[in-house]
Amino acid sequence: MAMQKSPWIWMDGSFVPWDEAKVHVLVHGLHYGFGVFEGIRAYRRADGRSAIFRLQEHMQRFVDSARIMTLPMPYTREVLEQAVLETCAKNGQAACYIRPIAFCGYGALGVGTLDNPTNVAIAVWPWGAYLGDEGLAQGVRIKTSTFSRPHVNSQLHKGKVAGHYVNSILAKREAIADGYSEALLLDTQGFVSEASGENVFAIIGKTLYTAPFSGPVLGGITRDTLITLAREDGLEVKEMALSRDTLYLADEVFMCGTAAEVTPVREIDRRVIGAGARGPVTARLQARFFDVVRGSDTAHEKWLTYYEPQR
Ligand code: PPE
Repeated sequence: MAMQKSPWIWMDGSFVPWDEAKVHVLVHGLHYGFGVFEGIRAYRRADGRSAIFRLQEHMQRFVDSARIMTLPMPYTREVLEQAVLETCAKNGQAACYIRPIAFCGYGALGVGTLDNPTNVAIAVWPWGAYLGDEGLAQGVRIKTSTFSRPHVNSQLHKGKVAGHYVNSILAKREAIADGYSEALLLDTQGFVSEASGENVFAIIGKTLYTAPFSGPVLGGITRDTLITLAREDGLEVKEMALSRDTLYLADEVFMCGTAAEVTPVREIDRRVIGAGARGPVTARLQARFFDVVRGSDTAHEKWLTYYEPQR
């Protein structure tokens, strides 16, 4: 299903109508995937106000992604944060998904090109549950991919880099073709890394496990949020190498990301996880997550940046 258009897209410092936000077919970033992006959500809260969730952290990762890729970033984090807020407000979005992208622009082609300008754009549109409303409530079925997450010396996983997503797309398309909702990627040693667009967690007893930050995983902001909420819930959190059968035997497994939010996993590779439904700890963490991002829980007010949608 196509995206629902919103009126304006921020492009290189000014607003252009959605249908006119175009680039030349020979931009460098299109050919080689040399660009970085973010995925952020704004929610309408229980009090009716709109707030962007963890805007500063997302925009810090955006400029950090560019920095580790040596992609020149023409704007400061502060300017970009302001641009995101204005894009949400000007488009009258009470809740939306936000997609900032910076990519190597038009000039020369060739992988050694150094002088092309960087283009930056920010678009917003409504995006519902990434893995479906039923997935959020009942859990989804996933499969271990035949594709590995590249070695940490092959890709810079701490960056959210456009070209890296070809690996995710291979895994995801395979999973969908095989009748699953999502792909679980192992690293080149065979340990669990992450899903195509989410970090992965296992719950065993009173401990929450996830792959270490130092491995080939994105440092998910939702991952960090869930680690914080889990500790507040009294769970112990351990970052460690996990084998796929550790997940098979876990009490509960869930995935999280900005788009996917907190999605329970009920089956992996035809093995039923736990009771084959959203588990009790996942349910509690998921409820708390939604209460923090869009409910009335203000214990993490510093994660919220409010704005007023224009009408
Ligand atoms: N790992 C990967 C590979 C990933 O793409 C995401 C987000 C995460 C982990 C979770 O990160 P965070 O959103 O900071 O908690 N994936 C984004 C893109 C999804 C898409 O299909 O596009 C997202 O969730 O916005």
